Amino acid sequence: MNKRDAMLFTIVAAVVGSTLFAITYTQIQIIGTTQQVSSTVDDPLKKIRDMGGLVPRMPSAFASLTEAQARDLESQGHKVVEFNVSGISVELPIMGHSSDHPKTYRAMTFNGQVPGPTLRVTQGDIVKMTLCIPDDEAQSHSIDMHASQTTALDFGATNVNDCRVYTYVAKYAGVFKYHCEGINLAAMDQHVLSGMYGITIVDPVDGYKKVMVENVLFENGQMIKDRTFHPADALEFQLSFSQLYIDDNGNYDQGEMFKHQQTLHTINGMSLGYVPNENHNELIMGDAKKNIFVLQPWNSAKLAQYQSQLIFIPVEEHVRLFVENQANEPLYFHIVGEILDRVVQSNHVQATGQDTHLIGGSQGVVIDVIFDEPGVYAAVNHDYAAIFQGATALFVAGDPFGLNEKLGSSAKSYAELLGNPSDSIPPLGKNSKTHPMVNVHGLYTDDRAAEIATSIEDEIFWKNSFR
Ligand SMILES: [Cu+2]
Repeated sequence: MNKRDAMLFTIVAAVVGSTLFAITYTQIQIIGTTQQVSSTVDDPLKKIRDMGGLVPRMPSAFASLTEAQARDLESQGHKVVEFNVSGISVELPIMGHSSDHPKTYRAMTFNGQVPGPTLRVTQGDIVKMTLCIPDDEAQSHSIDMHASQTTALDFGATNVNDCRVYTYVAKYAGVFKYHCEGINLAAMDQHVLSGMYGITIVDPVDGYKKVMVENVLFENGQMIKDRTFHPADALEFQLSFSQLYIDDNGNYDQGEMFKHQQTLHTINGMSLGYVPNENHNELIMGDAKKNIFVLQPWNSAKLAQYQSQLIFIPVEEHVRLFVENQANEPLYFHIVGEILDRVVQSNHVQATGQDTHLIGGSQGVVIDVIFDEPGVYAAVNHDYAAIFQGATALFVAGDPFGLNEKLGSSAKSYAELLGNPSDSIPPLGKNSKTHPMVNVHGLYTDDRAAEIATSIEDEIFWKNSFR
């Protein structure tokens, strides 16, 4: 190539190159336009401008509401649910050396019960929370509801002989802890771990989803893949796991809490509260004093609402568990002999076909399980210390002891004979099945137990009827 040709080549190359570049550039622009890159950049800015800047203008954009805003929404047909609780200190039993003479501890409670009353609402409901501290209570309390989104100033101390109100929209579906925050955080650990905790169940606005169970089965000697659907309606139970840190005199022991050395593990306030009692002994063994289960320290009928109870369920029925880890230690939730068919958090599926689900402190989950075979199944915190320190609850599925036939009953399950423990049953929601019988049971003061007995009077089956 001579000098002239070389120059010409350079010019041609430059023109071609710039043309190519131009074409490429144009193509980029075309591709960009096709993908609407520019418009997606513009849209949020436009939205923010339309909203009037970064300060939302509509009251409904807030989870937290003033009382006037709540009244406005109520007048527009939205549901307001009142949640009224009292902060009170009481003496409540713990598992003692003798089941006839239980030891007690200095409990702090909402409404004289551990856990506190369960609030059940539907996504979009407006919750009006009122905490009052009676004039005979020795100290201030507070309430932090995890279902809310509101300033932490709402969770500040409420003085004796005073009330605090805050109002919010329950925007997210799921299981949410609520708890005392002590006196502006002072002694929060003592107040919560002495019993000031409970749950809010926020049902999804469209209801719960049906459960799909996928596994394998054998048919005519052949293994086949199986897929079974269970309707959203379910028999429901709530299980709040916690720990007690107490000294020999029943006082809170903060030193042991800091060392994570719990005295006992509890489910719904009770250590080994869901194991057989004297009535079950008598029905199954023919002798009230002959224990069926290895751990039955808490089974005397004399203990009234504190007597242990079993949880009864039919087989092949959708069971929905609202499980909350209220305390300090991890909860390795497992049901001995069962697989958790579905684990849901905030209306999103976290797991299916899982044996054990890890639930951290102050986390809640909805667990769907279908018990396939008649039998006894233990729901536990699969931490070996926790199992033996009280975090064990027995479910009896179907009629594994053949009791219905023995008693000449047409009942389908023990639940229709003995009733399920009231403290494990949440208030009913849209997809709840009703329990055939309910028994008063739980870590309640006598006054509170009497109130609960009255509220379920029509359903109640007194536990001593077999004696
Ligand atoms: Cu408190």
